[in-house]
This record gives sequence, structure tokens and C-alpha cells, in this order.
Amino acid sequence: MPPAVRVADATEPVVTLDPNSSVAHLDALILDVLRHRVGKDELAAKPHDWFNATVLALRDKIIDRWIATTRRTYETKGKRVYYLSLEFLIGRLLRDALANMGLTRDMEKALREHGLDLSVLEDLEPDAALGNGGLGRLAACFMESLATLDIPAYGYGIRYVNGMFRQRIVDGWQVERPETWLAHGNPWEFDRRESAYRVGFGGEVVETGEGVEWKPAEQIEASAVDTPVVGWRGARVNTLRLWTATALEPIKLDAFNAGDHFGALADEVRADALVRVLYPADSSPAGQELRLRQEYFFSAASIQDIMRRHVQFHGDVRTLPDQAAIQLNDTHPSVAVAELVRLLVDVHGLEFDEAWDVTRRAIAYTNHTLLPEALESWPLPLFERLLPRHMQIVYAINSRVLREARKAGMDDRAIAAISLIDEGGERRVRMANLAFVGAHSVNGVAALHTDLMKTTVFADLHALYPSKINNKTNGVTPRRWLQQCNPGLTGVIRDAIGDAFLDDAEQLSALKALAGDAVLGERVAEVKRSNKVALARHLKDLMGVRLDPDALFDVQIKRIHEYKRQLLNLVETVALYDQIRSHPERDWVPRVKIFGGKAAPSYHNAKLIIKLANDIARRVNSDPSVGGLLKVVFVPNYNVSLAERIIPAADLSEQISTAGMEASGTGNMKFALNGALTIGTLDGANVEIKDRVGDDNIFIFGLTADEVEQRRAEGYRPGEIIAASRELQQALSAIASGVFSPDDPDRYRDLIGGIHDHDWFMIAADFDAYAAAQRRVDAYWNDQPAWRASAIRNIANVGWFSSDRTIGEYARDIWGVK
Ligand code: B1N
Repeated sequence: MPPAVRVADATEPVVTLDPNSSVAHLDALILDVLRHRVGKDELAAKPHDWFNATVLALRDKIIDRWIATTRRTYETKGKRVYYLSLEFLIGRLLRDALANMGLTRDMEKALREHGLDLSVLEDLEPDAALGNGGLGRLAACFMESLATLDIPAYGYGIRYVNGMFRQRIVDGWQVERPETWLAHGNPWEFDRRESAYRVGFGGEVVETGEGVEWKPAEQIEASAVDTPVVGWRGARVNTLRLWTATALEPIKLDAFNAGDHFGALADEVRADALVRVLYPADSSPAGQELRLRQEYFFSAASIQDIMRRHVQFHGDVRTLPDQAAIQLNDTHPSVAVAELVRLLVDVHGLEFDEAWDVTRRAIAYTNHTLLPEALESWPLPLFERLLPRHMQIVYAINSRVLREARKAGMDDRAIAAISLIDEGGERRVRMANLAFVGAHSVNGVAALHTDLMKTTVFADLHALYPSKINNKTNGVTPRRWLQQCNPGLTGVIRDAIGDAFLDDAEQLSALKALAGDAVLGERVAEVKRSNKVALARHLKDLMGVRLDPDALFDVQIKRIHEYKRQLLNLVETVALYDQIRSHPERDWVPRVKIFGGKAAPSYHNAKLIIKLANDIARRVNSDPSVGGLLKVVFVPNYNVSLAERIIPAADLSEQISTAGMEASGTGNMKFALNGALTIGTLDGANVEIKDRVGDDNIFIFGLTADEVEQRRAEGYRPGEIIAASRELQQALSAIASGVFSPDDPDRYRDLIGGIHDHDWFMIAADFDAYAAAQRRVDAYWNDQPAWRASAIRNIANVGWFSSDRTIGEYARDIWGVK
């Protein structure tokens, strides 16, 4: 028996902190809000009205804490953290905010009095998908952890009207549709028209006698829209400040009156376009002028806001680094380096050297990818046309840096690599180099990734500034990714080890001693099964498939990208399909292969991989000869809310990127925290997960990052490997010859041809090892007590991957707060 410290039912709220939160009080508040702010009689109110009333009532409770925490920061003159990110993939907020405020149970009761089900209202909330994938979701987890750790912080980004596109699957193909998350309004946000700044573009730089002045040709107004972010136990409420754009002159009345109705609105349309859509490219540069305009727009507005606040409360711009830590989430906001120098020199009158010093002490930069094609750079003529003053500043910074490099004895090759200007071919401004030199700290997001930064893309910059690069392994918030998405498991853990892990995820380690406990194993398995039943029901409603909750749920959900190797998984799925049909007498483990993820609209092969998953699903699922032993599902429109349903129901987590290519991964952490076992390569944070859960509780396979590099260097020949592996050869030729695409037999010829030809992502090299690891998975699954013990060891050992730990490290090592 697990030590029954106390009996907690799974839905029991974990905190209750507001003395005024009695059910009757909430009930009265909701009714008042429904009437006076939503404007509806309770007899006529629709579910959406109730949803709005619920959020607004909760928001009232949050505002009191928001004001209290903000006052506290002003009084204590505390240092603030500013997290600049072009993406915040926050998902739904109601459940998270209720739980963190300790109001879940009371709200449930209050709504029940009106015959309403809280979980139904929760499902009405649109997913705020202002991000592509891991990078944006990390920013959202960080915001929650900053509030939890009581660190004064602002997130700065763009309030996209259309976030990540909605994915429809039509005849197996991805079709993109606009996501209209704001269609019914957004009850969380506050319009802050008074916090508005002008952002310029183009024009010229003129001498004024005392210095220079940038005279932009065009100006757009950035105005703030704030969303409160509540920490765990309501510890603190921080602000997510997203910028929206308006024209200085929204309508030119003289033009309008003269009959030019469209021309009169042109400025407003230009401003609208700036904040209209999120670029749907993950780990690849967008490259368009509008993207650079978005980057500068939000960076400039944010830096102005930071400076305004600093000058108002502290007076002297020279003390900015003592009061403000500015973190750049990848290079997307790196033009902020030049913008801060510009404001310090041109507006506040500092000498360049002093401005450069202040800037570097205030700014830090996080790198999220080493893919060379993903490093942002802008054609110099474009950069200069849009931001002429910043171009001058980039040159000034560059001449300082290159002089230092010369003095350090660096040769021409190293100097060329360090330069902020790429001179090979069309001249380009390198945003990663700008961020690197403009920051006092440059961090990677997992240990392996940080090591590779030092030896690959940043090798020469690292030689010049050897103390800048540091590691901060990513984390995820255990509130959303354990407590809220998996209340059943949370209840079982509370019964087993008490409540300490709710405030410190590393206390999950108390489960280690209980990993072999059969009763606990059974309870964990029961919860897993009921999560699988719930997911199966959801997918039945969503797409009409029937899934067996007793099968092994094998899940790969993430952006579709060749380096993430969904194709390796699919090829192995085909090989397994062949095997089952050839050896129906064997004792196969029933499997459900679940895929989900979006492809960048212009990424041809990624879209083809989605079609292949759907083609394989159609064929396999309708083949009576596999007798339900294998099912393949591609879940459309993968997003944060779907992740919250799928992850608690997963048995096996696929983390199979080509080693050296996935900077960290964060889905890997969420799965392990929910008791799924990982099958994965030694890439990104998988390496650290393996170190913590132990070799016996994870299925590691394939080439290491060093081996991948070595194989590429010595001339990798995939053809020979394919010829030597019967299973691989058969699976590839089945796909290439049209077995899964009889309507268009050549559909996958080139995709599979790429594996024969160059196989950049080393699918052939890793195939046999991957297939063998999958058979190890099968064997282990057949020993359910062992599998359950491993699941518990995963949960017990991954508390370290809480974003609270990550943020604690940023605070201590980079920001100097608390
Ligand atoms: O950032 C995540 C990591 O866990 C992932 O491994 C990494 O792939 C991801 C351009 C990116 N890197 N780069 C991006 C996103 C959008 C864009 O326009 C690049 N995303 C990552 C969190 O560290």
C-alpha cells in the first residue's frame, strides 16, 4: 500500500486562499457581471454570455492582486524582468487562472446553481495561439513561472488578430484557414490606449548640429493591450503586454470627401497589416519585409515603454541595467539592441560608448536553434531602407567588435564569421551576431544545444567572448502540464506523497521509493486508462475513429518538420504493418499511432508527410488483416488544448529528431511528467531526461550528435544501408511505389527518393535501431508491472524540468533578481 498520508479526491482544489470566495459571493458577482457588463438577463443568457461573465468575475478577483503586486514593486523599487517575444502560445486561460487563484471548486459550485457545467464553459474559450510551437509555449510557461516565483515581469509581444492558422484536413491534405480567436471578443484583456508610442519606418537621418536625428517617412502608433498572468496560489499577477497598431490618422477625411474612399483608409490598412497575422514558420526564417517590420514595431514599442517606466521612477537612464533585465527570446527582437543604443544616444544624449555599455548590461539573448538555415539575417538594402539610423548603429557596433577581434589576434576567417554583416554573396545583417554582441548573456536551452553553440555557429564569437554562453535547460509549468491537464494523476500522487510537490515539483522525487509499489502502479494505470478512454471518446466525436483504450498509445505531436522525423515513425509504422500481416500468429502488442502537428504553409515536404500519415491511416485502419492490432490517427488542428488532452493519455512519447538538431524540445518533458515513457534519440533535453530517469526507464536509440557529424563528414551513403535492411527497403518501396496512394502512385516518389539520395536527416542510418527499440517497447509493455514502475520513475524524476527551476536559474545567473 502507498502510505496513505491523507485521502484527497482528485478534484479537490489544491488551494483556497480568498476569504471572500465563498460560493454565494462568487454567485452574486457572476450575476451582477452578467447583468451589468455582459448586459444579459440570466433567463436569456447563452453559454457564451455565461463564459464571459465567469471570466469577468474571476478577472475582478485577479485585478485586486494585480494592483497589490504592482504597488509592491513600485514601493520596493524592485528590478523588473522584460521578456521580449514575438510569440506567446498561451492557450486557454480560464482553467489555469481559476486553479492558480484557488477558485476552481467554488466556481464549479456557483455555476452549478445555474445548471451550468464549468468544463463546458471552459471549452468555449478560444485557444490563444499567438505562437508556432515550442518557442512560443516556452514564453507562456515562463510568464506563469515568473508570477509564481513572485518576480516582477512583463511579457512583450504582438496582439495578432489571426494567430496560428486553423488546420483542416481535406482528403488527407493540410488546408490552412484563418484562426479568429477574437471573433467573440476577449474578456481577459485591457485596452491601454494611454500607453501608446510612435514607431517610425524609413526616411532619413539628418545632422542637427548637436548630433543626428532620424526623420522617419512613416509612423505607426503602437498601443498596449494587457492581459493579467496569475501565478500559482495567486502569488503575484504580472502583465502580458501585447502591442496593437493604429494609423496616426485613421481616416484622411479630405480624401474620403473627395471620393477616394479606399485611399482615405490606406494608412489604417497598413497599420492593421502589421499586427494581422503570425508568421506560421517554426524554426525557419520568414524573410519577408513585413516580418522585419513586425520585429521592429514590437521591439521599439517595448523598449520605449521600458525606458518611459525607468525614467519616470528612477530618473537616470544610466541606471537602467540595475532596474531592468531585458531578455530577447531568440533573434526576433534583436533589433532592440540597436533601438536601445539609438534612444540612449539620439534622445538621451549619451556618448556612444556609454550607451553601448548600458545596452549590453541590460540585454540578454536566448538562442533556440542551430539550424543554419533558421538563423535570421536581412538583406542589407532592406534593413537600411526601413531602419536607416539602426543601420548606422549596426556599423558602429560592428567596427568596435571587429577592432576587438583584431586586437585579440583573430584571422580573416574568424573576423568574417564574427562580423554583423555577412559579406559572402548578397550582403546581409546577421541578427544572431547582433544579439550576441549586444547581450551580456547568451544562453542555449539544453545542455547539448549549449555545447553545440560553442563549437558550431557561435564558435568564433565564443572565442572572443568566452564567458557569455551559458545553459538554461528549458522547463514546463507543472500547473498546466500536470495538475490542470491531469487531475486524476495529481490526486493519486497527493494520496501517495502528500502535497509538497504542488509547490515544488522536485518533491515528486518522493515517488521514487514507491515506484515498485503494486497498488500505486495500479492506481497510476487506472488513471492512465481513464485518460485514454476520455481521449478515445474525444477523437471518436472529432473524427469518427474507434480506438481501443487497452492498446499502447504511441504519440508524436509537434510541428511537422523533416528534422523531427515524423517520416521515420511513418516508415516504421509501414514496416510494422508488413510484419503483422506476414506473421499474424505472433503475439503483437496492439498499438495506436497518434500523430498531430501543423506544417508551415510553404513547406512542401512537411505537407506531404501529413498526407502520407493520412494515406497510411486510411489503408491500415480499413485492413481487416491487422485485426485492430494497429491503428493510425492524424489528429487535425493540433494546438495547446489538444495537447492537454492527448499528453495525459499517452503511453509512449516519440522524441526522435536527428541528433544535434532539436535544440531542446519541451513536449518530451510534458509526456514524462504524465507518466509516458520516451522513445528517443540523444538529442536536446532528451539527454538530460535520460540522465534523470535512468537508462532502464527510457528507450534510447540511434546515432549521437557526434556520430551524425562524423557520418556526414566521411560521406554518408544511405543507399548501402537501405540495401542491407530488408525491412527498411520493403517499407520504402511500398510507399514510393504507391501502395498507400493508388490514386496517385508517384505521390511519394521524390520524398522517398530523398532518403535514397542524400537522406540529410539520417532516417536510413537510424531505422534499424529505431525498429529494434520499438520491439523493446513491445516486450516491456508485456510486463505491465515493470512498465508501471518505469512510468512512476519518470514522474518521480522529471520535477527538475519545471519552468520554476528554469526561471530560478535565469533570475540568479542572468537577471540578478531576488
Ligand atoms: O524552441 C523550443 C525548443 O524546445 C525547440 O527545440 C526549438 O526547435 C524551438 C523561428 C523558431 N527554435 N526556433 C524556433 C520559432 C519560430 C520562428 O519564426 C524559429 N523555435 C524553436 C524552445 O526553446
